[in-house]
Amino acid sequence: MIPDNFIRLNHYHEYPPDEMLARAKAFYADIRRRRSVRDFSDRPVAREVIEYCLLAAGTAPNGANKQPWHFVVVSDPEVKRQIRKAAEAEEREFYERRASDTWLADLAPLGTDAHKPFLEIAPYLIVIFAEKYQIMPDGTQRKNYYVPESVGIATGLLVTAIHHAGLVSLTHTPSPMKFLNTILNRPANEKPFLILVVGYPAEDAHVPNIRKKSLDELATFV
Ligand code: IYR
Repeated sequence: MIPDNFIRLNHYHEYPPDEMLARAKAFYADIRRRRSVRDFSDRPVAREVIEYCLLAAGTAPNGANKQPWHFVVVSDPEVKRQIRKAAEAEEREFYERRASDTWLADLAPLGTDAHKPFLEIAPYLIVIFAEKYQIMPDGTQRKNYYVPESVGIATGLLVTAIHHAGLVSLTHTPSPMKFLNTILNRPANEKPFLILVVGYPAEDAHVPNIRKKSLDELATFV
């Protein structure tokens, strides 16, 4: 007996094996072009594109379908300015005091520092919040499940959707990020997860020359 809250798997599509392989290769060829970009253009991007990317992110598998995420899309220049100011203050702390020498040495090839102009230049900052628990109508709290895993997967889909749309992004994690609750007026059950900076790359955008692990390095088949 099929429970009556179940529906038929309607949208699954099986491809013949050769087409399956061609699709897997084509997707890899496309996604391997994705780079984290720090040099953004201020060219505007249609809000509807961002809306569809967010809908794609919201399809992510997640714990008990609680969908423990909330996305705040910032385009208001004054709000971006406040975020930049607070983020740069935390980053100065990080680069000047908090970061270990090893951490700074690991970051050196990326050429990052406490200066984050992209937080004001890029047309959108998508601030991703993880909903640690739900607040029930009677005020009691209910913990969500596998929150970092769920929000991490949704963020991965968002990064992929943005690339697929022809835009670039940067995952930015000033630490700590509590200031985002204050600036964006988000409740205490939501924990900032990361800021996704989204837009067109600057015309002369540069990225570090880094390599990704080979299949042998990244996977083991048993
Ligand atoms: N949040 C800092 C430092 C930083 C940390 C890691 I790990 C990176 O991969 C990149 C940067 C910054 O954004 O500069």
